[in-house]
Amino acid sequence: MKLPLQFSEEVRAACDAGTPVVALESTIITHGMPYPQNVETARLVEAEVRSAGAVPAIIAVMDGNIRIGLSPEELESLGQAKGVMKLSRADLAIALASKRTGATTVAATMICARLAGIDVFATGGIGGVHQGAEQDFDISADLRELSETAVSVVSAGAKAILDLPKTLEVLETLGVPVIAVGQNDFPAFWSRSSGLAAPLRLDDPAEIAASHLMRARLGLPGGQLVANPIPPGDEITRDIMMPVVASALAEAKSRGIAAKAVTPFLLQRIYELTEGRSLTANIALVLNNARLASAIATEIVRQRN
Ligand code: PSU
Repeated sequence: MKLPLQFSEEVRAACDAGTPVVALESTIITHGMPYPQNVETARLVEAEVRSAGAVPAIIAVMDGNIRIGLSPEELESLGQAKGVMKLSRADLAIALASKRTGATTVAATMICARLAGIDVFATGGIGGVHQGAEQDFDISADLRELSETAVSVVSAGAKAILDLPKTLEVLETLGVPVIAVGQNDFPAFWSRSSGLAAPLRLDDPAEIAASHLMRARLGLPGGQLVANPIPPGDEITRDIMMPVVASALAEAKSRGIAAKAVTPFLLQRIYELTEGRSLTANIALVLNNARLASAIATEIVRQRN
């Protein structure tokens, strides 16, 4: 049986020509940002990747096919669609086999990028260990995916709604390299610093590319988490964010929000509580990650040849 993998013409041509490609996820579009800013951001991110000399590939599942690269019309309709499935590792095969449409999380996007031969993926922030996980065991499948699938993921750390010390511990247990860029601290999505040191630091995209390729040579199965802090002018500092996050978390708890609904609920609530500032910061950090991912993808192509 053939793999249900469909490339857009642009991405197919880039892969054939050896042009660097950067994968982008679709859950950030359907569950992470409101319409129309979600579609506008996706377009800006695609433009950022192109202007850096790489080709963007938004990944989603549509009518039972893994799509690698969407047309502007498909992006628009995904951005407006309601009740889209949020697909992680556990859901991907079922969505494909039953010819569904769904948005891919970091975990599912990594799986699809790997199948498509794409090494680098840019997102906002990965999922991680949720606060209170010692009781409810809510740990994102993104973490295990990073230990299993050989894709370098560029993110602004992990979302500050999470338990960041536990998230770093789990990544360490799983053997995932967590590489801060340009600073020693692990970034906290909207804020440049989490107050926690990142285990590793590399400031040059060429070094990040070299370690990506070295992992393959060593036969190590997983990827790298590249933790790129939000630019200084765009950050919302931790002292401002922490009370907002605490109040959104309390509300999620009292309303009994659980499992896959937690992250989208918190992002929406924080957007309201910050009167839109969290979204402006989220857009800035995704664009910043797209730039770095393009530079890493370009270096991987150069060093491989
Ligand atoms: N980055 C963002 N916004 C998002 C996400 C990432 O700026 O909404 C999504 C990713 O798809 C990630 C998901 O996989 O949030 C984490 O969801 P969960 O905590 O349910 O695993």
